[in-house]
Amino acid sequence: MPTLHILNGPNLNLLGTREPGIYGASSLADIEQMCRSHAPGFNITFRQSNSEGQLVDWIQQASDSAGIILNAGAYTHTSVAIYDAIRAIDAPVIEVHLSNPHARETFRHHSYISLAARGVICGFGAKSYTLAIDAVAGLETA
Ligand code: CA2
Repeated sequence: MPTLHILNGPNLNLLGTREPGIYGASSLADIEQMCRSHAPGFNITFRQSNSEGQLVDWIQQASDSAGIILNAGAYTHTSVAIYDAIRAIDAPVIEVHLSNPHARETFRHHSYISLAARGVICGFGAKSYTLAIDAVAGLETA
C-alpha cells in the first residue's frame, strides 16, 4: 500500500480546545480519524510537532512516499528551512490549512510552503485534509 504522511505543525495539538470560530471544533485526533476513514487505500502516518527541525526531518524521511499533506501552522509564513526541505524531496507536498489565511491578517498572506508545494487547499476546516487526500489519490492514479 502507498504511504501518505500527514504532518502538522505548531499549536495544532491544541485544536478543539480554543478558537473554534477560526479552526473548528474538531480535535487533531478527530481529524486523524477522519483522514484514516477517508483513505483506506493508503498506509497513513499522522504526526504533529511544535518544532521546525522535527518537521524538516519528517519531510526528508518522506522523500519516497506517495505524498505529504502538510499543515505547517505558523511556520507556513516564516520557514525557509521547510521550503528548502520540500524542494529537496521527490514526494508531492499538498499544503493544507483549516482556515483561509488570505482572509486573515496580512502576515498570513505569504506562504513559503506554497512556493514549493504541488497544490494548496485552505479554508474548509477539517475537510481541507480529506480534500488533500483526494488530491494525492488523484496523483496516484494519474
Ligand atoms: O488555518 C490553519 O490551518 C493554519 O495553518 C493554522 C495556524 C496558523 O498560524 C496558520 O496561519 C493557518 C495556527 C494553528 C494554531 O492552532 C490553534 C488551535 C487551537 C488554539 C490555538 C491555536
